[in-house]
Amino acid sequence: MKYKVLELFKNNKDQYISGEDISKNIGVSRASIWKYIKALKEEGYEFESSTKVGYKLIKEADVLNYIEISPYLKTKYIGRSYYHFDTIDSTNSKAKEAAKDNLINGAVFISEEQVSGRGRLGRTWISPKHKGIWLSILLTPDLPPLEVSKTTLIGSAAVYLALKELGIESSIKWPNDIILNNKKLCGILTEISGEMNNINYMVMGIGINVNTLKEDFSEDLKPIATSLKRELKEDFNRKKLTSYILNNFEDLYDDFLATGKLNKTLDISREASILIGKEIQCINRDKSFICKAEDITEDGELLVILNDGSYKKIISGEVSIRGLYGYVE
Ligand code: BT5
Repeated sequence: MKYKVLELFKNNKDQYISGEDISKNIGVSRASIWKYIKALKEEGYEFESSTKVGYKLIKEADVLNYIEISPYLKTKYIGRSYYHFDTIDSTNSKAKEAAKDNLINGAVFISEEQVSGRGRLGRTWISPKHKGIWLSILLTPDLPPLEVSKTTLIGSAAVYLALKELGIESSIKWPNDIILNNKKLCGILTEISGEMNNINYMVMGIGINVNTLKEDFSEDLKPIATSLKRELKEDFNRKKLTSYILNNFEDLYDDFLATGKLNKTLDISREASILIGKEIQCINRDKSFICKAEDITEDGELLVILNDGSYKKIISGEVSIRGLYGYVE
């Protein structure tokens, strides 16, 4: 209901709206209007009020609720069920929890802050309030697990394209980190629930540092992690970027489902790859080896050449990749 009130103000920019008009338009009692205004103020919206003429919205909030992102959203089903939170443990956990009761293909779970944001292998993902985009997409493809694991590249390609639409040239560190100026800007965590032959659902969690400041990162992350603001010295519109990611994701994901091939995504993964042609270190638990990244295969694996000249295909999730001299170089 509070978003109906918000919509009314957004449709009547720079105008005072009387309590009576709000009540008539939305169908709520006049007495309860202040409650919705109060809730919107808590989200960061600012209102001017006058006993005579009512309320006027004077400042928009930097929040990622559906009303804010939907003007830019072009999707058919990705993000059309949309669950926005102020603070949450992890959007991936929330999506998995929600999937138990209501499996909505394309539902998006997004939070202004995560207090237990997760990376792969139980690592922590720092997700400070209003500073980034922390979202998860719930998907129910009718595919065996092996096919599903290929979709992991779709997330990074979608983020790369969305950034490009904002004029930002990033790189993809296979399989799904986005790199800006040799530091990690975005990470993706894909989780699958299912049986040997079929999955129940998958969750693709995307975390991207947008207006995160240097001091928001811990000491060990400062040299390897970055945000758009840190690199480009300006504030970025999280609303547009959120929708652009979802738009591009749906486009690439639908293409994969329709063709059974990753071709459209692979073109992007290869073009934007920061690894191809480089000497890299592959780390698998406590073992590591040095090799040269040669290509990304049709199935989305990283093709590398070992020191003895032989080729090896690396499946995403199997190893961590590092540069020889730093995070990616
Ligand atoms: C990832 O794991 O990169 C996957 C991150 C996925 C985060 C999203 S946010 C929405 C959704 N809900 C969740 O709970 N998770 C997903 P991995 O490759 O394992 O990288 C984790 C490592 O990245 C950590 O061990 C840190 O070194 C580093 N790191 C932590 N927070 C970071 C941040 N905000 N930016 C860049 N690097 C970070």
